[in-house]
Amino acid sequence: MKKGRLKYIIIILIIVVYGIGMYLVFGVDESRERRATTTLLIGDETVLNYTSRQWLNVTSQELLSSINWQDFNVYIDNEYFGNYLVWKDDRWYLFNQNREAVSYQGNEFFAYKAGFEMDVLPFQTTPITDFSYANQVLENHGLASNPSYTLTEVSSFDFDKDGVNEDFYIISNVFATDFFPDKYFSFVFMIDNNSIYMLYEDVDQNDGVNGCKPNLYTVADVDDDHDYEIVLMCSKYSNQTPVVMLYEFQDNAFKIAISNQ
Ligand SMILES: [Ca+2]
Ligand SMILES: [Ca+2]
Repeated sequence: MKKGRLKYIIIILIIVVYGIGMYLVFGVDESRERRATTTLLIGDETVLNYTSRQWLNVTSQELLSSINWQDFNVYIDNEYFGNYLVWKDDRWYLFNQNREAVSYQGNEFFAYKAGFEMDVLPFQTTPITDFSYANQVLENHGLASNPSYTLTEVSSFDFDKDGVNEDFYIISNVFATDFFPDKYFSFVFMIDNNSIYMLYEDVDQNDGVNGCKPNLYTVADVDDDHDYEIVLMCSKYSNQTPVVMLYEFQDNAFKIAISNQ
């Protein structure tokens, strides 16, 4: 082999090895995220699609119909239920591979179809016993401490994967029946290292049926970049479509990546 040619081959090899090395160091997570495509079914009303790092709130009947008879990984009340064919009518109906109907109980329906195995984090919700952070948030918004509530919940899980749980608080006084506050409020916030990170805050004059009741719906790495996202559902009065918001945590704050409204 001629010396000149060997030199070229060595240079090309060095470039290739360098390129692979740089990709492994910097590019894997980014390219995983870029490659990730998924469709999420959230409750009976909301379908979100993620492709080429873009979220779409799917509302076209044609696209929605195309989901029928596709197989999805289904979670009910935050627990894995199985892989089923889905079919939409007034709600999502489930079928096994022989197209036999499979019934399910529970309120919170979440399903995904993706080119990757999604990390969905199960979590428990308990009533709040320590109201110090709740009072701090109320005072920050000019509201009185220790009000009457219609909702006080906390969920604890390791959102940032540092081995220590963060606490997610939900407090609200909307849709009260046995008291009538001048102002309604709903807050969802995370406590990490004694700091408050707000996801959802809504305060306004109360007419008894306005505002919405938030609910921590799903915690999952929906774009396969190793960081969790959070799905929040906010139920309105009566049978209006609930608001669904998908949050990502970026630059030390929660941001809505996509909403259904
Ligand atoms: Ca943590
Ligand atoms: Ca993610």
